[in-house]
Amino acid sequence: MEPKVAIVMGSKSDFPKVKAATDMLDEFEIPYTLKIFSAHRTPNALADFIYEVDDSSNYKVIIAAAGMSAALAGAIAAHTIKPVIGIPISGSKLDGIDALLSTVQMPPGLPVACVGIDAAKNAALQAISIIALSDEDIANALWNFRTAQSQKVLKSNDEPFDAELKFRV
Ligand code: RP5
Repeated sequence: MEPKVAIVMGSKSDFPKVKAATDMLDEFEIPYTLKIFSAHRTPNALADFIYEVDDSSNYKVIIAAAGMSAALAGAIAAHTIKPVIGIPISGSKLDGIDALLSTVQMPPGLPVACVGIDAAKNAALQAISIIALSDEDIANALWNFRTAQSQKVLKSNDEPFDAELKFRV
């Protein structure tokens, strides 16, 4: 049985910021289902999808990406005991601070694991680390990823310093 990730976005407009998560899952060859449902605008369809995810033992973890008054991750967590990782999406007048606070400030008893604003890559890596708990191949792949990442950082000591260098989140 192949472990799977469910990704829900509050709007199609969120996809450019969510793509880093799908890229990372593709890199680890982990299958995912990508859906658009809004906690506020399509509450019933969202709940129906999450019941399906909750019933399927293939799905190990859910990623929820939403901007503005982002209730999505919390609304999903209300319908499942599977782990939910929230990605607060920027783009509003408050530039994602609204979505960050909405996603991270869950009431006691109903947790959501919240990554940084637009931090889709980290959301995927967190999902992968959850899957790695019960999948040795994925665990090995994640250690290889970490090793390659460390080597890349260390190698930058040997490269000429570029004052214009831009760091990616
Ligand atoms: C949120 O409102 C969505 O997740 C999106 O970030 C934001 C704007 O949605 P659209 O107006 O682009 O559909 O619910």
